[in-house]
Amino acid sequence: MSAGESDVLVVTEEVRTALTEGAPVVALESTIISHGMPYPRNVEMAREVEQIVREHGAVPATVAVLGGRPRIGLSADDLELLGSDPSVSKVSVRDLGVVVGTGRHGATTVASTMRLAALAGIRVFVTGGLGGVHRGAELSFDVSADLTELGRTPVCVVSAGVKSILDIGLTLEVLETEGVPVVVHGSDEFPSFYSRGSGFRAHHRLDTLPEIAAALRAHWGLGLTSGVVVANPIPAEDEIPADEIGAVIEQALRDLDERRITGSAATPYLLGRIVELTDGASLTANIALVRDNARVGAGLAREYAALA
Ligand code: PSU
Ligand code: MN
Repeated sequence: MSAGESDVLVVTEEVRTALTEGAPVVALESTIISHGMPYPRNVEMAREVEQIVREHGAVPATVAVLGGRPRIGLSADDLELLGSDPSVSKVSVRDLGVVVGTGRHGATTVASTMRLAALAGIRVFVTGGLGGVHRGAELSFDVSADLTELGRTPVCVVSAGVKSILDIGLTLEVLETEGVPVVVHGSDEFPSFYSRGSGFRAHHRLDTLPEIAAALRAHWGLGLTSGVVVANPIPAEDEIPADEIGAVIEQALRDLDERRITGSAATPYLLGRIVELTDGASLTANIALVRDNARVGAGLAREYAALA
């Protein structure tokens, strides 16, 4: 379905025009704003990432549900509301109908942003990190809906990989089961968000954006309906060494267990706790990697638009 065909979506004029013309558009999520970073850095990051997408020749489309309306493309005031209003809930795919039906505000995760982006006809989506299989999932069954959504929705998600708050190996296994290609941009190792490496090899390494765009085109051209993961390692100058961040993550996971926080509250708690335990160093790294993903995602959207 292309822009304008879905009467449930509110698409800005700018995004609608770009989609109609086949110009590059990059979707951005909003849980990272509302539940992934503290105010006011979250709002600054959101504005800056939109700016980077523009500077690299694509139209940014930040996605959220505001007053029950799924929105594709937001204003500066919308970003401020998402970053500061405590009534904004975290909305995964399961929550979309309830939040829309009851007219509430919601910040969309990777999973629900993918779904709304696909409805609007957007193929490239930039974020920081993917959800995945939580450690201890054999008991908790906590596997992010981001993974099942990647299995069923044809959107390419550019991220810095998967944090080691999750079980990276099991996350890669589930992506394989779901038929989701995992492409690492310019590295032999799958990245772990704060660090360029993870100990897991890149299943596919592609070094240039035209090659990645050609892979996307071929994947969907074959009639495959799944998403694609493009993992872009954090720039070397911004990375936090794995052993340093590893100890912090272990502490944050112990604190999570002690407080018995589970379900959709787990990831936001861990992200906030890691920022506290690193005195903000993790936040600086997080913002740096999102910025780089925005640069890469915009370039990829341009290459893909040139092929399509
Ligand atoms: N990882 C991050 N920052 C984030 C998230 C994950 O480094 O903000 C958010 C994304 O919106 C992702 C969601 O889709 O958390 C996954 O949550 P859960 O584990 O509850 O599925
Ligand atoms: Mn979960």
